[in-house]
Amino acid sequence: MPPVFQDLIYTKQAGLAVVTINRPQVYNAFRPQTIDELILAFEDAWRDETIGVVCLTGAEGNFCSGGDQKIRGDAGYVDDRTGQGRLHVRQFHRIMREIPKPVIAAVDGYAVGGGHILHMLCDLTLCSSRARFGQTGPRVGSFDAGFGTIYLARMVGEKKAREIWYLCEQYDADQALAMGLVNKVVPPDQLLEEVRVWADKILTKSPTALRFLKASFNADTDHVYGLQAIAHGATHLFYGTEEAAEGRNAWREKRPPDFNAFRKMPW
Ligand code: 2NE
Repeated sequence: MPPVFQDLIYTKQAGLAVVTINRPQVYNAFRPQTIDELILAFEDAWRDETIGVVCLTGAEGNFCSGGDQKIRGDAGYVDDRTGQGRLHVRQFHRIMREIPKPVIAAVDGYAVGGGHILHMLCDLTLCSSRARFGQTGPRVGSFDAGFGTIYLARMVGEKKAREIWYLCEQYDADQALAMGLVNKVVPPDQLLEEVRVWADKILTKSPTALRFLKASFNADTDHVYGLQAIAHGATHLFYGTEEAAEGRNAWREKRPPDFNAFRKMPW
C-alpha cells in the first residue's frame, strides 16, 4: 500500500509515480511536514520495483512557491507538530538527485523561490504555457545557495543565473525554454499527458543504463553537497537576523522591503 499523506497526493500507475504537492491555498508552498512527506514519497518510489519514472508536480495550477513564509519564524520554518524551526529541504534535494530513476517536473503556474530549486533539481522539466519561473530569496530575506546557484549557472550560464538571483524577476515559459531551464512547453491541459508520453518513452529504456547515466550526470556537481550544507546552515543563521526578518515581514505586509540599514558589513 502506498503511504497516505496530508500535504501530498501520491499516485502510481503503469511505471510512473506522480507526487503532487497539495497546498493550493499557498500556491503549494512547503512546510516541514510537506518536505518530510516528499522524502517518504520518493523513498517509496525508489523502493518500488514497478516504478521507473517519478513526476513532481503541484495541485490546482501552480507548481510550488517555495518555503511557506507564513510559518517562517526567526529560527526557521516552524513545524506545527513540534513547535521547532526546521526544514529538511536539503535532504529532499539529495533524494531527488540520488533516486536512481529519472524525475520529471511538471510545472504549471508558479515555480518560484524554493519551488524553482525543486524543478531545477528534477532531471527534466515539462511546463505549461502559463508557467512562471524565478528566484525570490533576496527580496524576502532568504537564499538557497549550493545547487541553487552552481547548478543553475550550469544550466543557464553564469550571467543569466546571477541575473535571476540578483534581480528576482519572473520569466515566462518561452523565456525558460530559450535559456535551457525547461525541456518543452505545452498547453496547460496537456501537461500531465505529456509527462505520460515522456515517461512511457523512458520506461522502454534500460533501467540500469538510465541509473548509471543519472549518477554520471550528477557526478559533475556532486562536490556541491558540502557547499549546500554550509549554505543551508548559513540561511538558517541568517533567518535569525533583523535583515532577514525585514524581507519576510515586508512580504507578509505586502510592502517593498527596506534593506538600506543593512548595507554595512565591510567583508
Ligand atoms: C508566487 C507569487 C509570485 C504569486 O503572486 P500572486 O500575486 O499571483 O498571488 P499572491 O496573492 O501573492 O499569493 C496567493 C496566495 O498564496 C499565498 C499568498 O500569501 C496568498 O494567500 P493569501 O495571502 O491571499 O491568503 N502564498 C504564495 N506564496 C506563498 C509562500 N511562499 N508562503 C506562504 N504563502 C504563500 C507570490 O505569492 C510570491 O512571491 N510568493 C512568495 C514566494 C517566496 O518568496 N517564496 C519563498 C522563497 S525562500 C525559499 O523558498 C527557501 C529558501 O530560500 C531557502 C531554503 C528553503 C526555502
